[in-house]
Amino acid sequence: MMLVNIAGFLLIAAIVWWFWLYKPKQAALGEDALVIIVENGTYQPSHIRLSSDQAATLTFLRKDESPCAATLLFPDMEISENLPLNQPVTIALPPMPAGEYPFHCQMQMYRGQLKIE
Ligand SMILES: [Cu+2]
Repeated sequence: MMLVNIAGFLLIAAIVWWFWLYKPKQAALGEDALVIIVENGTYQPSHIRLSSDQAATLTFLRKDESPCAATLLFPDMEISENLPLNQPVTIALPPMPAGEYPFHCQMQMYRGQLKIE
């Protein structure tokens, strides 16, 4: 009986962790301006949730010296930006319909995704 209780408790703990506590490098655009750090081969955060049909601005801060990281592309929006080292760059996104839109560096080593919902 005790064992069943423990197993049940562990299961609940796992469910709570999975659904509420575990957030894989994801962020939503809140009140504060969202800053995405470009460093060590990743965008941090790399998955960004936005509301559909609402313009948004994202700020990118590149800390990676590799020249490839300097180019930021949003292929679906035909946005191509140059990110100078250690200087925040603000990107204005037009209102977009719901969907998933990738963004990446020149050679797609850095990858991220906008999730519009
Ligand atoms: Cu690259």
